[in-house]
Amino acid sequence: MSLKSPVITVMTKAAGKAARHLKRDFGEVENLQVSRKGPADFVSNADLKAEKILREELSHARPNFGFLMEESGASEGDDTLQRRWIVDPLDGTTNFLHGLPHFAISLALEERGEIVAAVVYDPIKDEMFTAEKGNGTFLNDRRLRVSSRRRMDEAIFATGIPFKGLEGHERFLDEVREVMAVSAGVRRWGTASLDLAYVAAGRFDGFWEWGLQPWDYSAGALLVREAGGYISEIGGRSLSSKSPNLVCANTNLHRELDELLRKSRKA
Ligand code: 2AM
Ligand code: CA
Ligand code: CA
Ligand code: CA
Repeated sequence: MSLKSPVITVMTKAAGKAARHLKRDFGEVENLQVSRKGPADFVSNADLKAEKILREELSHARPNFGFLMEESGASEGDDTLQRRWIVDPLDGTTNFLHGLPHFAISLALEERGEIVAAVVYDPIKDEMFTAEKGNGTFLNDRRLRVSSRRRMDEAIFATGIPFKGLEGHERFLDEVREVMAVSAGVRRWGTASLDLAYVAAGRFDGFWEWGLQPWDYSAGALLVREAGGYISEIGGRSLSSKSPNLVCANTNLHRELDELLRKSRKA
């Protein structure tokens, strides 16, 4: 059983409230207004409404904290510990708009540049993933551990298809080919926060994706770490850039997966 801290309670409550609206909109996707931010980048009024609710709830509970939100950008708070919320109100918009029941709300709390609390909520499956630095990862009230598989040929890996151009796709297909050849399979579900949550839960043995944004991975990265997993840039360096090429896995398989990805890029 987990004893929820005040900050996790704030986060799960905000996620729950935004999720009720998302679920309602999910039942009526044909009535949503959708616009395009980029070539394959969509936003709907469901994203915007969920973001507004999250901003209201979180700033009501913690008036001094700043924000980094996918749809409305960054705003500074006046908190002495430089705390800010990193928010993706709807991760998996494309799934959502196609009636595919696999999307999430992703909330992270950053303190002096470090992620200290995380919530990823899948409203359709009613799965609330939470983590706090030093206190482990939970799914609803159950403690999570990454998988303990040691053999690549028994492991399943998730990935995401890059959005940026043909060159990226070619290199990505090489990577998939390499990983497929030695593993038990590759999955692509289109919701990075849940891919990371599933690594934390031991459902996937690892995950990699190029060019994610802070709101896609900040919460999920803490879920993975606090569940005993290892996460880095492809090439082994610690996650440092704003938009990393990210690879994570249980500690048995991380190096092998990372080396495979590196090798396929050099080839
Ligand atoms: P989103 O649904 O919040 O945009 C899947 O590979 C991940 O990439 C998802 O977390 C998704 O988040 C994000 N994503 C999807 N389409 C994108 C695009 N065109 N540009 C950048 N990120 C995208
Ligand atoms: Ca988006
Ligand atoms: Ca996202
Ligand atoms: Ca989003």
